Amino acid sequence: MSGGLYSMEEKDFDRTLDLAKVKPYGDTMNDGKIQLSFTLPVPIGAEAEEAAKLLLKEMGLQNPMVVFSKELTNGFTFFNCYGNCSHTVDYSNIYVPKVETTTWDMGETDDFIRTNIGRPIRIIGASTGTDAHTVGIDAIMNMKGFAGHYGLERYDMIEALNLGSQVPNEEFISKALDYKADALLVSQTVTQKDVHIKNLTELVELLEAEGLRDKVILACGGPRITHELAKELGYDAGFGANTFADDVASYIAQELHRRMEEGLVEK
Ligand code: B12
Repeated sequence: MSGGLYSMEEKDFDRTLDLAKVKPYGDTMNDGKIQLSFTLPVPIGAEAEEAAKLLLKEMGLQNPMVVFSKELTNGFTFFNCYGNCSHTVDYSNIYVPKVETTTWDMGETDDFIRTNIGRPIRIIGASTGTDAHTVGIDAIMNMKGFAGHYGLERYDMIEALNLGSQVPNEEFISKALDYKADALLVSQTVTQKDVHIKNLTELVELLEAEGLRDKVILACGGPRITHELAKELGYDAGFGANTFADDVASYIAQELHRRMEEGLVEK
């Protein structure tokens, strides 16, 4: 056994769990059971089911089963399938880069800013480029927030400006300058054909070209954004699904304070 996730009592519940060789669980430990669904561009029928099963075998699934199939339209068949995964992963050796700051609630963050920064932090945000999705950035910024967590507009010590969606990068930068923003928040939801990568990269390049990149905290977020991807693209931080304003506000407050203490930005 490895890893520190479970108490001894819980480990005893099933002695065959090995966190260095984890595989999917369905009914009993290590049975490898997986359900997956996909569409093949072939007409519904016995040959289509056989094709789906062959594909499952290619994916390393034993006992492949098609439990549901439906013609989507002429020449296309949708499948629900089961199989037993033969692969394992070493969970005990996984490292995922994440934003490392401590998440506080709104009151704690406000207190920290009041005491340590001494003025409101100015944050501007938008869903940029062609992206029309506003719900994510609204969840973070709008007063009412999301799932019981108030948004940045509600904080006493944060001034927040939400520009909405489809904001071109040039306009975003110019509004950020007018607003004297300490932090820029970018939301990207559509990832088809990696449009988010191109758009996020363009923003970094424009900021660099104008000598502004190091002067602001730059963070992005969205359902398919990770901290790792954000760092790769030149952002300070990236936030994925189930992020709340608490996470973002705490991060920005602590990061701005760090930069001020290290003389990287003016107080
Ligand atoms: C609502 C919706 C729409 C609405 C958007 C309305 C609006 N005002 O936002 C409308 C109908 C306009 C729409 C349009 C389109 N949509 Co749409 N849409 C959705 C849907 C159903 C929900 C998205 C949503 O609101 N989620 C709820 C929010 C709260 O979650 P979130 O965005 O993940 O945000 C959280 C985190 O990610 C994070 N976060 C997000 N942004 C940020 C930013 C920062 C700085 C931080 C810190 C955190 C953060 O915090 C949030 C709270 O936890 C999804 C499917 C789904 N169920 O997810 C498809 C979906 C996103 N849409 C999709 C597509 C393809 C489109 C269209 C391209 C369709 C089309 N062909 O026209 C167009 C987009 C046009 C365009 N130019 O952008 C795809 C995207 C696929 C992909 N991988 O690219 C999805 C996944 C549907 C699908 N399964 O195909 N859509």
